[in-house]
Amino acid sequence: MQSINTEFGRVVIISNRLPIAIKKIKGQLSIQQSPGGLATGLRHLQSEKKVIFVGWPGYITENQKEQKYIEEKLITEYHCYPIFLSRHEFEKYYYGFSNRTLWPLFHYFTSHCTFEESEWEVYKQVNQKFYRKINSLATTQDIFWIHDYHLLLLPQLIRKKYSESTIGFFLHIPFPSSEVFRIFPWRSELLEGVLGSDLIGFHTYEYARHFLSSSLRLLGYEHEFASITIKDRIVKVDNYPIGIDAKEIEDLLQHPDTQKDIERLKKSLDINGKTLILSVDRLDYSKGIPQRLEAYEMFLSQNPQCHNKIIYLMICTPSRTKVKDYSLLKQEVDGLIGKINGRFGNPGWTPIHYMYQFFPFEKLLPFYVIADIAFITPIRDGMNLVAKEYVASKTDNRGVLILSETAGAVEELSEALIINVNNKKEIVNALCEAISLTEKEQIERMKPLRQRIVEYDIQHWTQSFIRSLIETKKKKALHFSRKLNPDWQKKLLTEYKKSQRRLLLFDYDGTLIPFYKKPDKAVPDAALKRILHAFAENPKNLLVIISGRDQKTLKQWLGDIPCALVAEHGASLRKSEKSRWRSPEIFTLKWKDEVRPILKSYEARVPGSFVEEKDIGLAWHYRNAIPELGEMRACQLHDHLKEFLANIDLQVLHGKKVVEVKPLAINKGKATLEFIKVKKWDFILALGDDWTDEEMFKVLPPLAYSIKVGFGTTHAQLYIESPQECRTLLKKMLKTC
Ligand code: ADQ
Repeated sequence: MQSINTEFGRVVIISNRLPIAIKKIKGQLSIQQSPGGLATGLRHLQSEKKVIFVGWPGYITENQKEQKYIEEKLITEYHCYPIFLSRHEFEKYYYGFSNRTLWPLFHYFTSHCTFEESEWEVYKQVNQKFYRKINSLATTQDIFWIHDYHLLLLPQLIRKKYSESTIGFFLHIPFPSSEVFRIFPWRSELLEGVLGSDLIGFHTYEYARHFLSSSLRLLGYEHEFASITIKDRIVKVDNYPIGIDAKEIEDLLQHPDTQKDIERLKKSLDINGKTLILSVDRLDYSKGIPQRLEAYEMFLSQNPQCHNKIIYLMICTPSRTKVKDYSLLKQEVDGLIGKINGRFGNPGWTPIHYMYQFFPFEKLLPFYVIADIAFITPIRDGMNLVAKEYVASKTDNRGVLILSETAGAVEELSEALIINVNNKKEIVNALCEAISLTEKEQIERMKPLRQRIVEYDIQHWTQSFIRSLIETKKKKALHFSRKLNPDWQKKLLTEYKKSQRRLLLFDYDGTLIPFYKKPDKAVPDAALKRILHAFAENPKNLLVIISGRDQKTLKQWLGDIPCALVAEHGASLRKSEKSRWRSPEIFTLKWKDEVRPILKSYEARVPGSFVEEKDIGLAWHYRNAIPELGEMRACQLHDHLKEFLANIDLQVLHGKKVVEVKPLAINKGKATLEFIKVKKWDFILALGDDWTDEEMFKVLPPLAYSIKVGFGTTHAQLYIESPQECRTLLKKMLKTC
């Protein structure tokens, strides 16, 4: 991999937990590094960049002296900056809001969700507390990488203070469909919070898609190529499936201690000739443990020939034990295991070996190595690292992975036996198939899985995320350099002032006036009329309003202004207030009778959309439709019309929330040229916001100023943010002369 860009400074990793473990043993504090995936993945990065960690140290103390001692030690020895939480904060923010609201909501367990205003308040306060810490140690060069659902508000808090900072966010759990997310009472604040980032990463394409859809549906943010433009910022949304440290697993496997553990385990389990099935999970309702046990029970009852010949080893780590749903789950799981062992067990055989405990990774690895089948059946799982760890441990390519289709890991592990966790029959069949697979068949499945896991490891993940973050930031900087900043503005105003022959080409909707839900509401207000009059009445100016609107509307709204008007992108125009309207070309309109029914059929299928009858064109507007439906149908209509009109002299334009059909010979570029040729201009300014204005920008001579209203790809030289900003510019121009 190439080295990370040197213009940027430290990488600041911010997460709920620091990668350290603190314990108090007999009054003495013991601090140890806990090697999590992320800390490992950053090891490679650490050789190029300084990496620091900010988060909760996993230890609650109100004792100031103790806090100070821990802080000094963590900073100097571990590059960790601790944030101390009170018991109250921890209860409400962590156990409460994070694990009883966000966790179940994001995993589609809406019936487990609580929506407590007081917990939301503490969640906000803790995010503020994290922000204050960042504020005390940040520099403008730092790259911030924020992790997970505990800190969804933090990106925006940092952005507000440091508008130019580089902020990445990664969500380790699923992002649900917008239909589920919308039930959350504080949905807008949460989305705006994350959208403070430059790059938002998810494990899978599906989660990224859900996030984009929620941002569109609930906040109205459009996206293009998975990027959202918010004022002058680009927020990129993409998927970065987390990897594991496959190299470390390989090294551990070489270690004599691991080999000894493997042999010891084989002996103690007495697995000679038996098939070993393994599952490893945190005890969490999202992991589908009861469903798995029920399916296993069904398997045992249908396959008595397998009794005594298989061992199911079930390892569960205690998790969130203070949350009621978790203690209830524990009872349920204990009960099911007791029931199955009681029903099928005999003095020489226990159908389920259950271990409810945490193992250090090197002690967990031998279980993976000896297991013939990994039985992983989450109901929902952001990724599921256990599946990847199992595959990585299979250096001889033997073994079978059974995996739920609802685990994020499935996108990369398609050679596994994939099951629907709610379909017991399917799980039973998968177990039967897994047991009967020949060695050759196992290798055929496992080999490609392992290759992928080794190649796309944790280091690949950290590097690609940080690299994309930097690229997004640079892209933004490139766009930003084209903003009409004070220097550009000064230049423009000076040139405008000293020029004698000025051509001013202004688009109307979205440029001089904001968009309205109904196009006929976009009537020019008195202030705008005054501005346009002032420009038009200056004898040094030729003002041209160049619009997609029809002649009638332009006459009615702007007819009294002594300026030139261009209707329907140039289909008809008047060169001055006194001159008559004319059409540069003669058009036949017979085609309308054939095209109108097509547009009408889309009007009927997309509630909120409507057809506009123009003098020489037809337009289908979908601004008020459900955004995704509108966009999808617009693309369909565009393709439909293109095919239909293949040999006819008509063009289909897909503008902002509108699909328009008009004669081929018409575009704003042609209309613009009509005015450019009138005289030798010494100042030209073109303003526009839409795709159709690009035709105008394209034909301008080099001396012209071209300004796009809104951020995005354009032929214009500069951009401004909004019609309001456009008006401010126009007022300043009028003031200069
Ligand atoms: P988790 O929900 O914790 O992580 P998972 O991805 O399976 O789920 O990771 C669990 C980790 O804990 C694995 O590395 C595993 O080795 C370890 N582990 C599990 N049981 C253990 C035991 N008894 N003893 C010791 N170690 C044990 C969240 C999301 C996941 C996402 C990860 C990473 O919920 O979907 O994959 O973050 O982004």
